[in-house]
Amino acid sequence: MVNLQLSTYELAKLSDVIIRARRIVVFTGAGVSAESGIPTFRDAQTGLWAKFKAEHLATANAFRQDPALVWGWYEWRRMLVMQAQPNAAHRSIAMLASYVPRLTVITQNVDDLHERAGSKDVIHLHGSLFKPRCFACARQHASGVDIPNQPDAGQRVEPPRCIHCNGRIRPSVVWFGEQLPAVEWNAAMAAVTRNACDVFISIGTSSVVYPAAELPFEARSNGAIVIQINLAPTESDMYAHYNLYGPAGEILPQLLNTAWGSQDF
Ligand code: BJW
Ligand code: ZN
Repeated sequence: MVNLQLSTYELAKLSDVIIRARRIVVFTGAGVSAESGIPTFRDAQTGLWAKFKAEHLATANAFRQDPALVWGWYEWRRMLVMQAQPNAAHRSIAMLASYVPRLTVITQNVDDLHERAGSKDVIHLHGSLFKPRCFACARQHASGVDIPNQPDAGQRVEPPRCIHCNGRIRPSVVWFGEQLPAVEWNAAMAAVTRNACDVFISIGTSSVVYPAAELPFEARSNGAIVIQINLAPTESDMYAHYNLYGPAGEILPQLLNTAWGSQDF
């Protein structure tokens, strides 16, 4: 069933654009994991920032002031991710790699659901829940593979200590006010600039957090056709050639099956 809110003419044009593309970039945000049961940040009622204050949990200063609160919150989130499964959108993205000469997956998500669906070399712009490191000396800490001991969302958990300098271990995510990891950011920019990308598909992001939100704009400025899939309009609608509204786990498989005339996605 095709319900992409496009006219037959637009759908035919979009299908043509997709199957002709040689280099596709898929750019994802929290919405791509929502159907796996992972909360987004900014959705009213269900988003994390509707219940928790970002400045108390997602800044270096918050960690300095109350490391156990911050560590406990991230352990709770790590537990949610470890108990979740990739959904149809993650699986379609992984499958797409077999259909185009070059697919680059760039995510703002700190979960590992793209990898568990089979995507390779995913560029994580905002880090990962699974590579904790020392807050003081930045060395990686060997943990994060066990399912945490069922903490509640607001439960304080003392972070472990670094075996090298006794500093506190922090989650290796990018907090507000911190630079994005240079290697990942440069790889993301390289994938969208200098005509490196024919089609850029943005999925499930509100496009309000910078510099990640620059990517659809950069892609379009560099010649890409920009497609956005989201439940609702976002700050990036104006940069997208096609805005498809609905759940990513339904819209993306429909779109790709329509483009290739298949049932593979
Ligand atoms: C579905 C769906 C379904 C739901 N299907 N769709 C003023 C102007 C411009 C910039 C700034 C400013 N003031 C401060 C800044 C900078 C700041 C920033 O951008 N702030 C804005 C919020 C204003 N940025 C930074 O600080 C960044 N660093 C930086 O700029 O460094 C340079 C610098 C450093 C020092 C000094 C000076 C300069 C770092 C940003 C780090 C963001 N970190 C977080 C937390 C990561 C760790 C963690 O997970 O806890 O990253 S914040 C949070 O937002 C997380 C996400 O990756 C990020 C983006 O969110 P996302 O993915 O878009 O989620 P939502 O919830 O916003 O949207 C979900 C969407 O999905 C919605 O649209 C739904 O409709 C949709 N949806 N279900 C399809 N089933
Ligand atoms: Zn250390």
